[in-house]
Amino acid sequence: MVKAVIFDLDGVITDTAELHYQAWKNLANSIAIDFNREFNEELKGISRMDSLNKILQHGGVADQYTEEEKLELATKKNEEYKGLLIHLKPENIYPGIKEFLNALKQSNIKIGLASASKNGPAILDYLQITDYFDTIADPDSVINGKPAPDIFLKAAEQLGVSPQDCIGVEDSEAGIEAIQSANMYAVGVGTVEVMRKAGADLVLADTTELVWDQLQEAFTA
Ligand code: B16
Ligand code: MG
Repeated sequence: MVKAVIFDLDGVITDTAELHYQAWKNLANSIAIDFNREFNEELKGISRMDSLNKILQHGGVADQYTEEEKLELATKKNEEYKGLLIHLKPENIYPGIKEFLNALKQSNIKIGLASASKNGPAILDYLQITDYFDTIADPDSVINGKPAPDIFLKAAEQLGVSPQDCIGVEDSEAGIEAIQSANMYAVGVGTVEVMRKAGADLVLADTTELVWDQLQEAFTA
C-alpha cells in the first residue's frame, strides 16, 4: 500500500537543470574547458563535487587542482547558481505538480524530498511549496550520493514509512537506480528508452501525467 511519495527536485518539480547548466558552463569556460548541453545531461542528479570532478576529468585536468582549489571552484559555481535561483517563482513549478501534491495531501499520503541539492530547501521556498513536504532529506546527512539509495532511504526513515510502501519520482538515470536500490517503486519522468534502461517501473512523458489515482493503480497492478 502506498504510504509516501518521495520526490526528486531538479527536473521533477522545476527546471533548475537549465540554471545549473548556465553556472557550470561559465565556471568550465573560465578554466578553458568546453561545456555543452549534452555533457550537462551527465550531471543530472549528481552531487556538486561529483559534478565538478566529472567536468575536470572531461577537460583532462582533474589532477591539476588541489582539493582546496576544487572547493573554491564549486563554491564559485554555487554562488552564481544561487544568484539565478532568486528569480524562481511559483509559476516555475512544472505543470501538474501542484495538483498532484494536493491530491496526495487529500489522501493522507506522506510527501518527502530526496534531492541531491543542498539548495533544495531554498528552492522549495522560492516556489512556495515548502509546507507540502513532511520531510526533506539532507544530502549532507548521507554518505553516498545517487545512484546509491541513501537519500531515498533517509527520506523514508524520516517519514517513518517502509521503503516498499514508497513511490520515488525521478528524472535522472542515477536517481532511478537509487530508487530501485532502495526497494521503492520507481516512477521516471522523461524519455521512455532512457528511463526504462535505468530501471523505472513506470515511465511518464511529463509531470502532467502524475495523476494520483492512476499512479496508485499502477503501483498495485
Ligand atoms: P547543489 P536533484 C541535483 O538535484 C541536480 O540534478 C544536480 O545537477 C546537482 O549537481 C545536484 O542536485 C547538487 O545541487 O549544487 O544545489 O547542491 O535532481 O537530485 O534534485
Ligand atoms: Mg533530478
